[in-house]
Amino acid sequence: MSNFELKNTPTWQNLEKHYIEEIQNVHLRDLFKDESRFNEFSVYDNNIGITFDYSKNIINSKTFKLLIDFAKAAKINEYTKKMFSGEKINWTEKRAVLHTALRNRSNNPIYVDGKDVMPQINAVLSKMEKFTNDLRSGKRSGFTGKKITDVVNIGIGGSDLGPKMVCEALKHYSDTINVYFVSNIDEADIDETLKKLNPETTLFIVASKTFTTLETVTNALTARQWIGERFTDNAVANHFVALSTNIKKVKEFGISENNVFEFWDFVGGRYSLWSAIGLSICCYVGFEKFKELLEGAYYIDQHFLNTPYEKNIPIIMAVLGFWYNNFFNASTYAVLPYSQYLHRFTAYLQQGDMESNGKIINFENNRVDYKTGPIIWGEPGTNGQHSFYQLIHQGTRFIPCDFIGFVNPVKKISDHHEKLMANFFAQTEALAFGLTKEQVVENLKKTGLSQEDIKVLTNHKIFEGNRPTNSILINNLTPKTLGALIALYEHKIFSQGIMWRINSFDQWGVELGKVLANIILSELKNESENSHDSSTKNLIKIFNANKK
Ligand code: G6Q
Repeated sequence: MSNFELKNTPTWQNLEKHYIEEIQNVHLRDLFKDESRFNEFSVYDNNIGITFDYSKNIINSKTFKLLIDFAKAAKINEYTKKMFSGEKINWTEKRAVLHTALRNRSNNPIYVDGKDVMPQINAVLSKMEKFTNDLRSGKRSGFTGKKITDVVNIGIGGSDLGPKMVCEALKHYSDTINVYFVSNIDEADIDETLKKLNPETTLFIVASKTFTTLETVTNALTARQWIGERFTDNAVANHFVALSTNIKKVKEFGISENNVFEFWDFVGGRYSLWSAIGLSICCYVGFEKFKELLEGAYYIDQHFLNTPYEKNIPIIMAVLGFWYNNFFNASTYAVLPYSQYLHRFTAYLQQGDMESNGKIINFENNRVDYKTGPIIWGEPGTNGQHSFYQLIHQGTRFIPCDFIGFVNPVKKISDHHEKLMANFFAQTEALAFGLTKEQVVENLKKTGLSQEDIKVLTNHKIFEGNRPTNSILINNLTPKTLGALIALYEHKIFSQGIMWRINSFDQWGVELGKVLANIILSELKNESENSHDSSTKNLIKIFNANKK
């Protein structure tokens, strides 16, 4: 099939016709006249305690059926099996995609190139467990014998965002060790971190799949110098470990093999928090909690693999996102966690989603003629409510949102949590149903305003509503439910990649900037004449002329 026309397939055509003829003028107010709507469009998973309510979406039973037909025609399930069984579905890099193997709690063999990968995964997990226990108990100490109290993860992108998000989310479970994350090559990042630390009690985790990333290697060298200046180079063994697939480069850096936690090229950077890249999480909350995180993800893996499309949460999330992206012309998608602990969740997801599905070339190596991955953005509620929600409610753009909330707070303090969640429920209701002209006028009359003032204000106070949302309501924020939540989004992203017929697992778009930066770096250092466009050339000239 060299010229696959996705938009001409019957399942796409059916959706388009249905959208134009039956949906584009429908309002959620009308759809909710059907009292059974919540039951029809929600999934509750009792084992993990997650309610996924998608009833506040602009769909009816027919839409849902047509969306599921589309997903079936895309053969999501077939590709899912390929992914889980180690087939090289990342075809541009000729790699298997096996973050699911990292949390394969069944331990059933998974083969890549004829070799079962589970023994090596289990061996690294055991090594992580021992290291974590020794570090947290003080058995493994710093160069001068003092207990390690602070761990600094040096990494960027996939080697930073996942562990950082999880550590923030599980902060409540932390005890004897503090974690810090240094990612930016801007010296301010490492400098401000080191200022707070004592070299005797600090461990650096250098997290880099390739161990060639400029930012990470530069920060790691600065950290090594910081340790070397205070002790001798022999202290490196006590104060540095590495997480990498590139053992050779790690050794060249001066970290010995027994201080390396390995992972493999079948683990994509943005899917790597389940691998050795999760070591900072283990140090922070203990290995048992890390295992619970893996268990939560494994639970969703099984749900994704074995649940019919109609009740499969990641697939439903995927088709709804697709519905808005490709038929309602939505360019962005907001993810709004009502939990301070999840304050890095959307930033994490920005990479997970946008680096995976920000692609333009399809399975047949042709340019697509439809939109693929949306812009993902958001902040924790209620902070967002006091800033950008205005635009979601009353702006001219159409922005579907996911609301993520918890039934119970991690720690109850007076009525904070009820107040937080009252906002959660109020927002999705307001977005769906808005306020009609009649309601606005009636409300204004009650305030005793003059006819004239009511006339001026009325239009400004109307909320059109019909803004779709999903509500993901989880009973408790635990390592297990967090693992499940992350896996739900991972599989949503995967399913959408299949529906759009793109490779969600490469990232060639990140490469060009890296190459150009290296060329320019040499020019900045040599102050040599450069041969760029007139803008870049002059900016570099000004930089070189003014630097001290
Ligand atoms: C993720 C990307 C990217 C990567 C970083 C860090 O999927 O590939 O964000 O994680 O560029 O790479 P290293 O781990 O190799 O340093």
